[in-house]
Amino acid sequence: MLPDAEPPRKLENLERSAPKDKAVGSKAVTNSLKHVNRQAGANRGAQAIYRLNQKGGFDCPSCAWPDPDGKRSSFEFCENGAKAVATETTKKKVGPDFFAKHSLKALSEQSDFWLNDAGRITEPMVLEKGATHYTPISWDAAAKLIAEELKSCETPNEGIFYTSGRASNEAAFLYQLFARQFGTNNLPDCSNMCHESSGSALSQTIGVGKGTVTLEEIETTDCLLVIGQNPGTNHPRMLTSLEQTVLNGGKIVSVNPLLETGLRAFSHPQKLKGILGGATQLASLHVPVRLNGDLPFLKGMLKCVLEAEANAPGTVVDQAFVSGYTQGYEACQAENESVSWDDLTTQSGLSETEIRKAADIFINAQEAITCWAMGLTQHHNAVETIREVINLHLITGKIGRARSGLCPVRGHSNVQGDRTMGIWEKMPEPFLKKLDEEFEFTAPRKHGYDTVEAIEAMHAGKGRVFIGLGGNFLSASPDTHYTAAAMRRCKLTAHISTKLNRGHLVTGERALILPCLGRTEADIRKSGPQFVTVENSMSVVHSSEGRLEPASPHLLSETAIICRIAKATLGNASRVPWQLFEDNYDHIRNAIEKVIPGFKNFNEKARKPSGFYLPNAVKQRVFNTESGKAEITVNTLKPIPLEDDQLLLQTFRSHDQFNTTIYGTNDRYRGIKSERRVIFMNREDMKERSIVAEQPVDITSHFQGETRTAELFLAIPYDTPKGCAAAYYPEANVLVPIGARAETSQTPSSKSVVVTVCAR
Ligand SMILES: Nc1nc2c(c(=O)[nH]1)N[C@H]1C(S)=C(S)[C@@H](COP(=O)(O)OP(=O)(O)OC[C@H]3O[C@@H](n4cnc5c(=O)[nH]c(N)nc54)[C@H](O)[C@@H]3O)O[C@H]1N2
Ligand SMILES: Nc1nc2c(c(=O)[nH]1)N[C@H]1C(S)=C(S)[C@@H](COP(=O)(O)OP(=O)(O)OC[C@H]3O[C@@H](n4cnc5c(=O)[nH]c(N)nc54)[C@H](O)[C@@H]3O)O[C@H]1N2
Ligand SMILES: [Mo]
Repeated sequence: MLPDAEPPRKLENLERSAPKDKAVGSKAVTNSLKHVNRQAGANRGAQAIYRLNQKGGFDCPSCAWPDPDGKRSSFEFCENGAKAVATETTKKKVGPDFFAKHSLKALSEQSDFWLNDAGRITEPMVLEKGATHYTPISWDAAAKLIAEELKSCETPNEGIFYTSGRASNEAAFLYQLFARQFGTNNLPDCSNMCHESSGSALSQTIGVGKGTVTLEEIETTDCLLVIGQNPGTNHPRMLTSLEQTVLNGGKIVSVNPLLETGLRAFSHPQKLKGILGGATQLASLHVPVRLNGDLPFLKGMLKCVLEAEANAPGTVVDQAFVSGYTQGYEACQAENESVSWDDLTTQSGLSETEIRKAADIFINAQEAITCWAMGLTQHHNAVETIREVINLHLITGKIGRARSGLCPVRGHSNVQGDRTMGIWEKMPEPFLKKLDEEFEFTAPRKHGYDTVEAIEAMHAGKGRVFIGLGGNFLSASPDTHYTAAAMRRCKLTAHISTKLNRGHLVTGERALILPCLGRTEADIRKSGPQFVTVENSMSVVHSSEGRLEPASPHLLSETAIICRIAKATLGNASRVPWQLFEDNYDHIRNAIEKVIPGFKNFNEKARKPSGFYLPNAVKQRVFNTESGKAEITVNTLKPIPLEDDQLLLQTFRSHDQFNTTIYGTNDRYRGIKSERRVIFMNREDMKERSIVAEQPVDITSHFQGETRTAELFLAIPYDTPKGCAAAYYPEANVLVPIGARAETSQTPSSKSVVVTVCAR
């Protein structure tokens, strides 16, 4: 059988240096331009970069950090945005001759880096049952093949329609419409593995599953908590904002088991000071919390808030807001009083003094914003932890007013927009009802599968046809071997993709690769050049239009591909004008306007250079919860029990990757180069296990009596609290048990995997 993941190879190249003490600087600009030049050649590359994140240009395909509303610098991109563009605009091609030359087996033996580096896929390809090689197929035949397989399902619920967060609003809207007309809500997406826990916590407590602040507010607030997020690597343009926050007199508190370089200091690559090597100190306090220690930390913060209020009544708790707009305060207060500092300090790994220091900054600030990302969302109790963040803001009234509120920092550049468009296995009734009315059908009401449920269904033979709108479902999902087995049980796996990835190699009986245009490329349809729209992390919807000549004349846009599959599958049974939609995206936007609130005059507003904000009731202190009030919740401590020799392992990103796309092997800020199979460990933990620096080890995870092993990693001594370790995703995904997931949101707990580490 072919390998499910990149096979381990000899580890002999590791280069190690001290972690950096400041982020970016002129090095980042040189680095980014180097990537673009190498991949795309100066001319094509420069053309692309020039239009990156400019008004009327294309949206950066990297993260979802917003662009400034006002004047933009001519370099509104970052090192990692440039890498994302470089990887898309590469001149290398993966065409029929490539697939004729490389068998599936030969491809499987290559690294993930090699697969992505091979180039852009240029033509639709099919892997027939039992075949050793992919061969070309026409677009019509590909659409027909999908239609046949879908129609041969026993029930529509055997179809699984995955979305990765790069899909445009227009593509996402059509994709969910197609799935629902086919008869299923099986619309798992990358968000299930990402900010689902944030969405669950936010919608339940404040009535909207999104953040409540603007970019300008981040830059002018008094206090910014950054919890479980590594902006230097994953949202580098956020560093510019963090610098502004500090220059405007705000204080940043970083809560993270690692002292991430991007939270220490920033040297602005486009300012004289930065070019000369000067840097702005960012976090004024670093809180080295244990993995999964945030709930006890936040409870400690709340203890300090309640204590300060008791000492000076009416000064810390916003009594008017609490009584007018919220419910549940008393129960939360009582629970908080019942927990001891002893429990909080043991479980968070922090001293009472450390927690009090953070609380002082929060309490003394007039305004405060909390930003968070995967360090909070990927734990068994992620929803409760995020609800505790919300408690802090509700109790102090630091929400729904200027410069105060909540900011789940999104990952993929349009993951938030995809959800707005209906990519969700459990869209609420008002949305489905509107869809029914607009398109004269009855959308299914039974909830569909989310990501882990989809994997389980495929594993059990209940999911038979998998379609991926972007992404790399196999390698991004937990429990790689289990997921691979699930994919292999499908009759058909089809991926709409730009670049080759391992998901194309671990397939169902038959497989399709459907190559699409990237963000940077011109999309010319029957009615002329088209643009699409996206929504960033702060609910701004704006256009994105590529201009580069497509990597191949055979490519279709995601939108066109979906329309063709839908037409072939649904035929005359569908009243949706698929052809019209394919020919002119204005028609899609008109339909979106009719179905989704907040999109009035969509076509007109989408053409405004800065786009437009979607309404957010919380800003006006309107909470659309069941009770009509914001819910202050009780979140009980549930520490993960560990045996003596066990550690908690987080699986995170290096500086040189975008999720499963590996750009290179230089985790520059952490000082790790030329090797990704590494495990960062606390020095004492290493000593206790007689493991020395760079020693090869095996990692075993433990979950409900099951074990999973990842072999051959090099141990790296690193500053992280005792009992905590870290390894890169996706190499470590074999260790994440399919059953280990957050309550309510079902997000895999990939930031707190119970492991033992043994020297080889
Ligand atoms: N260049 C680049 N940009 C990206 C991505 C990429 O892969 N590459 N991915 C995109 C996507 S989809 C997403 S979702 C985001 C991800 O952005 P991040 O959430 O920043 O991504 P991770 O690398 O998973 O880092 C998690 C951070 O949380 C910390 N952490 C881990 N566990 C805990 C914990 O228990 N408590 C606390 N307080 N901290 C913890 C880690 O030390 C690390 O600093 O980035 C997006 N942007
Ligand atoms: N262990 C562990 N697992 C994790 C995480 C973690 O922190 N730890 N993070 C999770 C998170 S936050 C996320 S969001 C998921 C990410 O999961 P996914 O979104 O599924 O994965 P990506 O690696 O972003 O997908 C990369 C592929 O997308 C395709 N692609 C790139 N650009 C385009 C485009 O414009 N259009 C189309 N159609 N395809 C394109 C390319 O073929 C590329 O190979 O992974 C999750 N998995
Ligand atoms: Mo994500």
